[in-house]
Amino acid sequence: HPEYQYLDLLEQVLDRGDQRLDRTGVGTRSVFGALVRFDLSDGTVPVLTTKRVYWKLAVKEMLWFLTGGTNIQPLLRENVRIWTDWPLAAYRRATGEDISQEAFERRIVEDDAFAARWGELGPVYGKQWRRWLGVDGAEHDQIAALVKTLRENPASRRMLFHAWNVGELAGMALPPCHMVYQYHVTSDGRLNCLLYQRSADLLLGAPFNFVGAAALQLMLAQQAGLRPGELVWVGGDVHLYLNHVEQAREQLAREPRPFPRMTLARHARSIDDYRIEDFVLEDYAPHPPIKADVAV
Ligand code: DHF
Ligand code: TMP
Repeated sequence: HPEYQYLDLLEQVLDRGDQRLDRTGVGTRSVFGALVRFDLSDGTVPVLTTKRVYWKLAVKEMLWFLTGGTNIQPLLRENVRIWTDWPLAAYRRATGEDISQEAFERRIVEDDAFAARWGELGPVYGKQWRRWLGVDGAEHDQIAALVKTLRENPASRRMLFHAWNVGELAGMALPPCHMVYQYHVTSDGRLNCLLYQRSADLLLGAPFNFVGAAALQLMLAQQAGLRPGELVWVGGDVHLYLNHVEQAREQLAREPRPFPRMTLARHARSIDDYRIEDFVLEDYAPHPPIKADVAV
């Protein structure tokens, strides 16, 4: 079962990872350099089954990246709360106010001026993907360019987009983790993706990143008249937070079940035309959820 690639990596990080203090102060065990590959050509997608993964949150996050947005307000309006912690921490630091997460989120949703001031993550993924500011003074839409090349020159070795914009890193709430996506089209019309992720929270972040990348691969394949092929995921610093050790052990004790199948319910007019309702997941019968706190 392909999920054992993930579980084996988790076990390796747990058993042999280098233990050190990280930026968040939580501490991690970490290995450097890992590769897993998932075959999407049979219709399945890597939504882990050894715990319930909230795949719609991950797809909604990907759709939000594609809009070019960098403010959490539209995410919260879709009930996606995975990005709240960073603006919330900045707000608490700046104001000293002991506001609850719920109150902060409500204010972001209801008050546009507040959202504009406190809901911004800076020039993160969406900005770089859709409006990378070049030295030529022009904004570059890397996604539109990618779709065009996939259609017109699929043998190209230059089909990628990048979020690590060095000159803008300082303004970002977090520098990009999933930072380069490269594509490859086989002679029989399969679209492969290689995602390079410089830093991976193996228990919480990576399962979302697999889903986001797979959903994007389905969309791009549809837009270019291709079929999905392989998703290759490469991790740089692959780590387990020390407050996730019990959860990792619990997950490692479970047996994977078949991966679910994901399809698109309709043919969207463009890469900007997808909605969450377009994503259909079938035969997903995971083990129960495993709760864990995210390190901020
Ligand atoms: N920081 C850290 N330390 N780890 C991350 O994975 C991470 N991911 C970010 C931003 N910063 C990060 C963006 N993606 C969750 C999943 C993905 C994500 C952020 C958070 C998360 O907490 N998932 C939980 C609960 C989801 C929910 O119900 O809201 C999960 O159980 O999957
Ligand atoms: P870092 O910037 O110090 O590497 O911290 C970022 C943390 O967030 C790190 O634990 C990796 C994790 N992360 C993911 O695993 N996936 C993601 O999509 C994001 C945004 C972060």
